[in-house]
Amino acid sequence: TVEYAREGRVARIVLNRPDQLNAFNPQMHRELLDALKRAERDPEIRAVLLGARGRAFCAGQDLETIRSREDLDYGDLLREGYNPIVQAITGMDKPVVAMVQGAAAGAGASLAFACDLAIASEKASFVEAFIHIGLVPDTGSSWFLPRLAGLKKAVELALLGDRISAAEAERLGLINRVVPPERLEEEALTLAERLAAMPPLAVARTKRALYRGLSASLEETLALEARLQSESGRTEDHREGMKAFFEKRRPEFHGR
Ligand code: LHQ
Repeated sequence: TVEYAREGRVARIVLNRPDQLNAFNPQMHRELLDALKRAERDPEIRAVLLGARGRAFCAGQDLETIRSREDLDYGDLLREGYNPIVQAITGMDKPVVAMVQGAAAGAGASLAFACDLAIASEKASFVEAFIHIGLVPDTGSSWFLPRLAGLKKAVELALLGDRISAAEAERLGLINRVVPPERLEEEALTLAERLAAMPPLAVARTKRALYRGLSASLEETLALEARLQSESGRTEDHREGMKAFFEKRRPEFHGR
């Protein structure tokens, strides 16, 4: 249901339930979380690419599996299935790049938004589908949407549930870039490899500072920056970066 492969310093995680538009069932929750943890643990891995097979990226919750489950508490489903995935992505020291080739709906859209960067095919689309079935945005959408697109657009997308194109998603700041379908793989891998060549400790600290900053005051953020910079200034990667700068060559970072 979820594939995992190593390509040099990049881990490629692929949702593989194409006939169900990669909709989430318990197995997919489990396997996606396992794959993310595996990438996190592997010291050779420095960036993660999250993609999907078939014509959709992810249709969110598989509605077929919850159709006749009156006993099911959706809060439990989120706490056990979805929230750990969002936390694994945002809490990971390594950057995660979403590679969105098709429709991303409901929690599937949230999943793309939770990744650190997102690159999409011109064929991709995004929809906050929750409202159409009487539910609320979940899997981080209500946190990410207003922060990415601003409150007005977030309210519009969440309350009207309109499906938007990749180009519109890029315009709104929901994703980083859009490319023709045949270029998606190559562009996404190039992006992930560029990230993988960056100094890993600085990447981790940068990611931490940015997420923390979103829910901290300026004062707290300045203090955090000072702490993280103090640590960064003592790294071998910083010395290598300085040396390479003055020697006018490309630096070679080792995460020390
Ligand atoms: C589906 C699904 C699907 C089952 C298409 N499940 N079959 C958290 C906690 C607790 C509870 C619930 O949820 C959550 C989080 C959530 O994610 S809630 C939101 C769940 N997702 C949706 O509501 C998305 C519904 N789907 C769509 O909006 C569209 O199908 C998308 C945009 C994904 C794709 O559109 P199209 O490319 O036009 O395909 P289609 O609509 O024709 O769908 C193809 C088939 O897939 C169709 O079945 P059929 O038998 O007619 O071929 C759909 O019923 C089925 N399908 N999504 N999530």
